[in-house]
Amino acid sequence: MQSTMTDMETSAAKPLTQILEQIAEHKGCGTSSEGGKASCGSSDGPADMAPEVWEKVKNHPCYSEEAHHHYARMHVAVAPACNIQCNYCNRKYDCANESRPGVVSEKLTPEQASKKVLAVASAIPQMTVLGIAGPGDPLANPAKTFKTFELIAKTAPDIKLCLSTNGLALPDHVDTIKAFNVDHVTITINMVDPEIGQHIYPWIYYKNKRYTGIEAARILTERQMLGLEMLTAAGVLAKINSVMIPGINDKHLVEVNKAVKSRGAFLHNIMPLISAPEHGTVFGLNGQRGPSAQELKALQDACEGDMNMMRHCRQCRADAVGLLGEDRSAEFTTEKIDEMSEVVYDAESRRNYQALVEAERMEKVAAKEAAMANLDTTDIKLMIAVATKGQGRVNEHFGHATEFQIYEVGSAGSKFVGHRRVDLYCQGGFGEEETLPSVVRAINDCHAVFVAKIGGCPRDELKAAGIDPVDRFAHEFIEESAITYFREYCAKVSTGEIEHQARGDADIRQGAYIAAA
Ligand code: CLF
Ligand code: SF4
Repeated sequence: MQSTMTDMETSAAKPLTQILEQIAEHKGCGTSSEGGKASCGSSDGPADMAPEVWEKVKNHPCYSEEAHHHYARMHVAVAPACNIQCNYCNRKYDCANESRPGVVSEKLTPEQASKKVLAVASAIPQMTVLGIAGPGDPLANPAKTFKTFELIAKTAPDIKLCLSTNGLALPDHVDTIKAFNVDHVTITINMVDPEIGQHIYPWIYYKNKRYTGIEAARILTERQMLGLEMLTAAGVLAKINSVMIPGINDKHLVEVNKAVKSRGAFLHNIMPLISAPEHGTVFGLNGQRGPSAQELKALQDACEGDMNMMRHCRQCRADAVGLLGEDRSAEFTTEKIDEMSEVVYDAESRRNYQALVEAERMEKVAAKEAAMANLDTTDIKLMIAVATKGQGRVNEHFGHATEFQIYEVGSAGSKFVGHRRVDLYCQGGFGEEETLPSVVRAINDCHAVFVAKIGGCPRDELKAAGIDPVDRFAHEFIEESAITYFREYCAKVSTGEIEHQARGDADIRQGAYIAAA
């Protein structure tokens, strides 16, 4: 690939090398206490990063894993057009860069979007970020995108602005992005090798011309790298999204990780390909599979050197509203917003509410630190699935969970490593027996599942599968509970009461903890 450094250094106010040195010094948001190894922004606090970086990420649910338990984001679908074609996208559906394929979004004008933001901000005071992520590419629709930002900056200046782009048009807009105080930009980068890119992108539309094949991929990757370098030089936090496509770019994403890290990317989010024939995408129709949860985790682990890896992405819709993992968009349809006469933006109520959120967050961090005290060193690692509605607590019933959050716990502490979507087990007060095996399979690699409540039938099924159903931490903080459980587990292993078994493979887990306990 051609270097874009020269272009960059002539256009930037500050030499790029100097900016990169500063980033290396602070390692973005995520130097953890684990021997300087970076994590996914996770529980890092103000002591772990430069104050100006902490200000930008502390309540951004995507840039901080810790914040995602407490703060919400919303997307407004003001950007319908796109300037490239990805083989995992069908234009009928929301942009797969930042959304799962689903029903077509309501398209909004900037004015409608602005009113919707105020309505959501009033109803959900912990909504701190407004993102534009499609359904096409925000920078292929620059007038609508920046008009929306302008309106929101005037009426709700405390809301952080965020956008997600395929990067083709990014170098043309970095100055405007900076001028609008957009502090967070996501670029979807799936390759840095046009040979690989040609299998992902059939065409791009650039400078009034359509390009295909290797040439299209070459232009795209050069523009993406240049855009990333320019964002870094401008002091805008850049997150990289990559779609993991087994057999096409899965191994190559390690190279992508190195390329974006060296250009100052703040966070790397490797997401699984979503491809189903009914979505009508090229990959879906060709039978291209997505990765398993284990394959995804192995790649994320391989890339987690000094780079912050995001593992809590929910591949949101382009009109998503709420905490990551919940969807409240149906409460804020255009019809409902239009019926509202005037939306009053109460900044003070929002501030007061967020102060309460911060107090609880600090309580949670202190509880985790206390639980960590005097933890013995051991090689044992446990995987724990958690049913939660948010606030970092074990506060969801097993049967009501539509996803489980997965934590890895060891003597270095607990770490969020992903989530597993499941079908709802409890249907109108009754357990859906046919659903239960798929729920159990989804958390098959876990030693235990923490829930607020659980019925007899799923409890028995989980035990039979070697997963310990635990409801004694109901409404407690997740990480404090996970560390407590880990400590007790290790104590039982050391006295010989139980024998520890690693659970990478579901077949070896039968009864390891349950039977002996
Ligand atoms: Fe939206 Fe994206 Fe901004 Fe977040 S989402 S534009 S950075 S505010 Fe977040 Fe959703 Fe994953 Fe995107 S969980 S798909 S990473
Ligand atoms: Fe679809 Fe987004 Fe790719 Fe455009 S950039 S083709 S909207 S996934």
